[in-house]
Amino acid sequence: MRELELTVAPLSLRADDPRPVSKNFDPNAAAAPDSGLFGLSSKLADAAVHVLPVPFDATASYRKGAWQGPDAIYRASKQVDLFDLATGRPYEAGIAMLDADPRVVKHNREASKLADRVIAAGGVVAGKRELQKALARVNALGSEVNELVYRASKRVLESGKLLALVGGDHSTPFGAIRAALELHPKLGVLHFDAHADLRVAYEGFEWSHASIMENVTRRLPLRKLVQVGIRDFCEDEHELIRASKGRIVTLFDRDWQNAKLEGRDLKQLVRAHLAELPREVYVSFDVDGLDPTLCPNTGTPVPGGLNWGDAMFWLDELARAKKRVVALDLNEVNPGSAADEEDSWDAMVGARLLYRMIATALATRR
Ligand SMILES: [Mn+2]
Repeated sequence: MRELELTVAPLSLRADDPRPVSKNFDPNAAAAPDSGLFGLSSKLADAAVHVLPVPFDATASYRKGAWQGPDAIYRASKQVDLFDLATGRPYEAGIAMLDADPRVVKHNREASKLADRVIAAGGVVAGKRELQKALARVNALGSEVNELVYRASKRVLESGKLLALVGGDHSTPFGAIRAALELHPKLGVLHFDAHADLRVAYEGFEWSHASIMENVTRRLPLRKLVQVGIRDFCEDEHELIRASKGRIVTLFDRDWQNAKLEGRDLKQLVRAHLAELPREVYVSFDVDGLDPTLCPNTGTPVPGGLNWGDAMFWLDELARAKKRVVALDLNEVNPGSAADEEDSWDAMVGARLLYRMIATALATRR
């Protein structure tokens, strides 16, 4: 613990989030200008939920911008209504956002520049010394980010709080999943995504957003990965799922859409899929698991996916499933060209999804 304190930047309150939960706080009013995430004034020490921003998207292969996700979600979060029909008053537990680690910001800048050159060459670096060096450096910076996220996540989890990581691209939660697994070795991962994310070092990047679950299942002792929304994957990934003998259980989007069109019992389908998970659950939500009309600027959008009602249905069933969510992440929210304004549709959806994920997780911990 002492060593962590020495190596991890202090997790201070955001400058614009200065006040404790006040008895005068009105959850029905508009967010005060000096309020924090979701218009709350929760102090980190009192908040049951710590939101960890990881503004890193160096290996984004198609459209960059997810590194701006945490800030955009923070701004849009002030528009989220706090009362929740399904779970009541999740805000009462206190939700506070940590500061982004300045080292992550710095690493993102350096790695993105180098990665762009590798991506421009299609990831083919053989015989090209400069590109090989660039690739090695991107991989090293990715490892460092993983380590920073791991240490920050472990601190939050060890204090008994709910960890909610906000990316960044989908490479960002590796350290969080590692920390959660160390403290809860039996946990399973519930993974919403358009992509299977089981590619081996996509474009040569060891820590690619497209490889997160390959890294998790190969490097970590995870027993169960349960996937939802999957509709973009290569044959190798499909084979990896098949050969996993039930360690990876995937509900392909095709089967979900067909079940809807055929009028099958969706509640039964959702419950059976969630029943594959052990009691303790880590939820990893790539926003592109949703229909792209809900995340038009995300890095690698794919037609199809869960509509808003579908996603809420899954979360409501998760809340009822007698599970315990120990940590969660939301990633790949890209505000697009609206990054500097307050009206990013992607961020509005992201902020609402984050709130509903947190509400669901808190409901499983009561
Ligand atoms: Mn993903």
